[in-house]
Amino acid sequence: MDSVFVLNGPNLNLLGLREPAIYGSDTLDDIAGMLEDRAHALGLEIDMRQSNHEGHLVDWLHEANAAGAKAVILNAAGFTHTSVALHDAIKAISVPVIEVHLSNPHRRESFRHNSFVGGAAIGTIAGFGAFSYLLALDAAARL
Ligand code: CA2
Repeated sequence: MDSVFVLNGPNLNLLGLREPAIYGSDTLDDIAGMLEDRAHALGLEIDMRQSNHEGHLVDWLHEANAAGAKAVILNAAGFTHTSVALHDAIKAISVPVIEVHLSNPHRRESFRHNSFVGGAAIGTIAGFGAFSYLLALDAAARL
């Protein structure tokens, strides 16, 4: 069965517990549950992970490539706006990476307007809360 890695960056372990006005009230486990259900319907399996450490995300991108994953859905959170290493890792692998955000960074502070991930990803889905992840999974299924 084709697999899709769903990688989540720093502070997203706090999802649903803090700042619900910006990020919604779903926890990362809630989102994983929704993705599992949708993946089942699409005939995919998902591997959902979260880390507060940039190097873990780089290693997992390499792992997704080595495993022959169909796609990676990546919410790099704050590293989106800072990480040349993530940009380089996405460029270095052949698995397509879909950038995802809960909020729409372009409606927020100017320091969120640049994305090092978006410059390497196949596409970006942002601003739809937890639904952004489901839209990304549907896009992954159609790649
Ligand atoms: O909207 C998104 O998904 C973001 O990737 C979230 C990042 C932010 O730096 C990006 O600009 C946009 C922040 C994730 C922090 O997650 C929290 C969750 C709950 C409480 C506090 C932070």
